[in-house]
Amino acid sequence: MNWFPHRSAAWRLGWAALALAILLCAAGCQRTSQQQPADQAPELAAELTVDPTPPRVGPATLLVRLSDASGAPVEGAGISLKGDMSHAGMAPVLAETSGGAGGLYQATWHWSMAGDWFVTVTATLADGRTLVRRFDLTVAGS
Ligand SMILES: [Cu+2]
Repeated sequence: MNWFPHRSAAWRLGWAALALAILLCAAGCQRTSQQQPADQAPELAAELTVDPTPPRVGPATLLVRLSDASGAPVEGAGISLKGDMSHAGMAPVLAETSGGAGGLYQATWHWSMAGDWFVTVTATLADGRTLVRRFDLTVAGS
């Protein structure tokens, strides 16, 4: 089928590329606009430490420290990490943490691109509640 019989092949290709770009953007925007569960543990503190720091493209270790209002470590949580970039159309970076002793949880990570990122920390606590925090950071080129 020829939708544009009077137009050049390049013109049609241009429109096809535009349509593809819109599709990809829509997919990316949908992904990033997905509803995060609400933070059910606002009294707890979550800290994110990134090694190397300042972050740069390549392998990294992410460390999450959970503590309660008195500063005591929160152990026994299951924590997943999701890294999104501020622009649409990119698959998120995902990781599960291990550890938890002393309230310290770590994950192996990979920064896939330089630019502005936000990392969403979602922790399922031992008491069944969900803690959600977001951290913004900028990753430098390698
Ligand atoms: Cu990107």
